[in-house]
Amino acid sequence: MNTIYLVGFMGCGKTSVGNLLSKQLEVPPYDVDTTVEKLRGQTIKEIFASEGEEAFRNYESLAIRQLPLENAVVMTGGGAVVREENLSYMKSKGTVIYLKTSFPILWKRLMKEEERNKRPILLTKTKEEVFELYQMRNEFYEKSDVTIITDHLTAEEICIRILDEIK
Ligand code: SKM
Repeated sequence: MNTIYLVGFMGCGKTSVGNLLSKQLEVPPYDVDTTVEKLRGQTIKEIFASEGEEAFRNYESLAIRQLPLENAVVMTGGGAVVREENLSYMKSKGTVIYLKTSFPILWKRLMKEEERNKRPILLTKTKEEVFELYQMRNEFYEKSDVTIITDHLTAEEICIRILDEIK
């Protein structure tokens, strides 16, 4: 099977869905943020603080290209598709699935302290600014091969829909 790439805004459930899906498909999960952290020996927060967002985006693009093209589930970072070349790369190599979650649900999840700390973008933006980012990114996410509306679905139910789409 070609690699499945999960995309979507922070908090949409890429990690939990990706981990579950990889178990069901019996293939390894790869998290792009974690791959960047391993590559650089720094946390995302440290990379943002020391080198800034552009440098992080370069590492992120590199990490996406280092991951397997077959028999894998890849969870991308929330901003990975903003570079159009990343989206077209993933679409050319595998199946890109957008986990679409409405903003109020995302915001509620993202306001938890541990989430804010993991995601430096949230520390510098107001709710209105994050909503603008969400709307802007939605245009990119919508270019995915498949969109799953995840509101009110469990990770298990989302996986069932994904498996149905890719069979
Ligand atoms: O990739 C990380 C990083 O914190 C940036 C980000 C974003 O821009 O939405 C999401 C996270 O997954």
